[in-house]
Amino acid sequence: MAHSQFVANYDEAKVPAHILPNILQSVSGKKIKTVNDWEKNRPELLALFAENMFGKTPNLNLKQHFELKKTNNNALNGTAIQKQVSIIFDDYPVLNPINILLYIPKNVKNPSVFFGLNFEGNHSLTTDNEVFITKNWINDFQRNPLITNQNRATEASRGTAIVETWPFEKIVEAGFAVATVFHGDIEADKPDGWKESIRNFDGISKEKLWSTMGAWAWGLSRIVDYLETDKDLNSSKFIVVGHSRMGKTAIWAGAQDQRISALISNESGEGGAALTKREFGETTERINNHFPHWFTENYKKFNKNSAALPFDQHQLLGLIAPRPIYVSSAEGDQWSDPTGEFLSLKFANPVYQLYKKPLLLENSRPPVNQPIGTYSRYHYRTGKHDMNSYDWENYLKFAKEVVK
Ligand code: GTR
Repeated sequence: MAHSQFVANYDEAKVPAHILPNILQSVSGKKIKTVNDWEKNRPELLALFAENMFGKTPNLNLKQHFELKKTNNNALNGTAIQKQVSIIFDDYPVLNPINILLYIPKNVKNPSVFFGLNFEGNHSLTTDNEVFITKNWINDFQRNPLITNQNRATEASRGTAIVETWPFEKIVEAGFAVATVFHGDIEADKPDGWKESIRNFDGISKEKLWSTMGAWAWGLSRIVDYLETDKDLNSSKFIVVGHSRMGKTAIWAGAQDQRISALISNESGEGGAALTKREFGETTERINNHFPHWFTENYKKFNKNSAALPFDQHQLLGLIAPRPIYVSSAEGDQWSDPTGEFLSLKFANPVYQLYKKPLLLENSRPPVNQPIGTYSRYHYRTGKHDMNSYDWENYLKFAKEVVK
């Protein structure tokens, strides 16, 4: 039965009946009873998501080196070391470097690091004049149209995205490092973005084989490559955090790259934490029509038929196990289907149970502003689609309590 509609459904009573794949059944149809069974199934499940949704990430093993472009030993009122590091791809000098903005608290040895992609450039997150302005193509979704010029950031855009999305001071104050990269360093968020991204330079696969989300997730793994080498972060934990489209990306990166120690999905919605077959809010058809480059071509086959998808997003979250996981939703963001995000986490829990990790005990979405869970955590806060100080307060608490 074709469930998908182009028009979003916001009525719980109109969510059509749907059957979710059993997370404890392997891709080849066997019952999963042990950690070993699950781990044997891991590559097959990843391949299923690659084939039908994100595209296959080629194993590139590119030659790369890291260039420390700038250091400030007295950043954030003397509390942090700030580094700007570029990841340079030696085999493909035409490829844009990935430019990391990193803050490390001075008073903590081997701090864990929150890392993730940002929407509007590293320079948009601070008023610090020393932070480089991205030269790469940028979406014009800024609040003030004058701050980009033909899709390039201008000096006027410095500090314009300091909402509460990446509160460097707060994170450092809590004893964590934080690293962020402009997603457009990896691939521009537009249908022909692949032409200037890794997807056009890898020599193996063309744009159709993987996707923008795939490329962004690949970029997150390159950031981990660097973080692993930074002596100030020796034996640190790497907590990937992503909001919305960057949340979808973070989940795919976390599922594939087990060096990532924990995942925070902030309102990642359709194609992220939310269950796809649960037809509430954004639909597969809508996301594929609006963002034809985000997922692989194959994913469009499910535009009017999410019921035919051979998986659902709880299985993607299951691939994060046994690592700590936080999923959050917002009341003002029904588009992302908060209940679907909660249920997806809940239905990923049997995998955590195999690993004997603490489970999410609640069976239904909690009221607003009441985080639940420990190791698998969830909150539904008041307010709009954003990553704000309430979210960060809870993420910092989570990291302190379970990401050790
Ligand atoms: C919306 C899209 C969502 C979400 C969001 C965002 O337009 O429909 O899936 O990704 O953008 O990234 O802010």
